[in-house]
Amino acid sequence: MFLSKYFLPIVKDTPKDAQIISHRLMLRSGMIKQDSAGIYSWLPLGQRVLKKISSIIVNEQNNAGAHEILMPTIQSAELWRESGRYDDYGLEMLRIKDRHDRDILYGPTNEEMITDIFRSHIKSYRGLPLNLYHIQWKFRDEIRPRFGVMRGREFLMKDAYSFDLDQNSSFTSYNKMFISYLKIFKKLGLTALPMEADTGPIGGDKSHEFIILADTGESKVFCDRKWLNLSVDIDNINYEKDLEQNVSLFTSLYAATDEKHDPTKIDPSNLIETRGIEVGHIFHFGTKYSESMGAKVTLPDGSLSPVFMGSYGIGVSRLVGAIIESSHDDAGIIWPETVAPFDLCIVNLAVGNELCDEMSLSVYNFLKGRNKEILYDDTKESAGSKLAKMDLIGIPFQIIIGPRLAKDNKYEIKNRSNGEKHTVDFNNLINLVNL
Ligand code: 5CA
Repeated sequence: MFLSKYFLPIVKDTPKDAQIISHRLMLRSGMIKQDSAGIYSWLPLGQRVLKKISSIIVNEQNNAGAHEILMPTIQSAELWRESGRYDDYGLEMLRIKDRHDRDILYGPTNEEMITDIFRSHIKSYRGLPLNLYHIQWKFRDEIRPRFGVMRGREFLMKDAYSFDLDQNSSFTSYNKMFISYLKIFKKLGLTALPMEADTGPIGGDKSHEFIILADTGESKVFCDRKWLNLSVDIDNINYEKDLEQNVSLFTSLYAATDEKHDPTKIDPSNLIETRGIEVGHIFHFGTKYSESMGAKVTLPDGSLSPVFMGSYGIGVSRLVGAIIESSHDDAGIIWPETVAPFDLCIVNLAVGNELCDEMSLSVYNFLKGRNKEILYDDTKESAGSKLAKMDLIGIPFQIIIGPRLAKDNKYEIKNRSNGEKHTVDFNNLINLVNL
């Protein structure tokens, strides 16, 4: 991508009403534009990150045996009346009337709709277990939308729903999602602690929030100091073989949200009290929706039984803010390589200088041929402003080309995360950028 042809509306001044660093950096780097309270447009740089995060989630949910679908944002009130939640959900639900005066709503979550899909198609125990998920925009008319995409009104969520024959197999499905979440957050460069949590309007008897420790987090949390040194080879946990032992390893270490904190369960000398950002939340609610909405299957003996369910959410758009909260410095964002909007950038400090232009283009074309996503700064701005811009938008590697080094056929390469700079020739350059 040539920067001169790209839409990267950098904002020079620090936005006044943005209270936390991730919100300020997202506005300054032209990732999002606020349209109204808690509602944002995603501009090219932001949209790239959102897509990268989504695709990591899709991959790992598929590995865990879930199937991707896509449900609509608009739902009929009828389904919610069946479960009894139409009235219970309160002011957070955006209620709309269509031209026939029918009640519809912008979905805040999809338990009812998925239960309807299930009961329309699955009639026998042979169709179980099943896990379906989608990544779709949700709307919750939050009383206090704030911190940018962290607490929006319209936000992107991944929500998965599991269906099982009995409580035991339903807990296995829950555990698969538990492990899948640990794998996903690790791939996103985050350490998320699973914590016992309240179930709120979703309901049910068992629930964990996945929380990233951060001073700017909205939730007060408590955990055992041992979490800080816990080392588990999460990538290699096998969904079929190692489920139980790993889930118990994580759930045996104390971690709880404010509502669930019980000081008698932890030795005070090991207790850490801190703040965190909730990036995921999983629920086991058994037959709450299947009973009320008649999602039943026939058993081998011909009798009918309501299915056991769980639901599993990840705040996809919130994650963009959460990743920035946990990975930035004074100069700007530091993207983990897995979610960076571009893999590399090329900063040509002397556009118009024949040698610099030629070297920039040839390295650009070479890397493109290797399927790397590259942002090439071919604009005529000052060197200082170009370098500051690349630090701000946080691309993992900067290849800097200027007249002095170009004479010797050399490049400078900077690693954004540790700030290390090396002067290299072409071959070394290729090694340093992990090709
Ligand atoms: N149906 C269940 C699970 S699929 C559910 O809705 N769970 S939830 O309410 O906990 O939301 C799931 C995740 O969405 C949360 O963990 C959080 O990361 C994200 N989320 C919730 N509300 C907002 C919001 N207002 N803005 C941004 N992200 C949000």
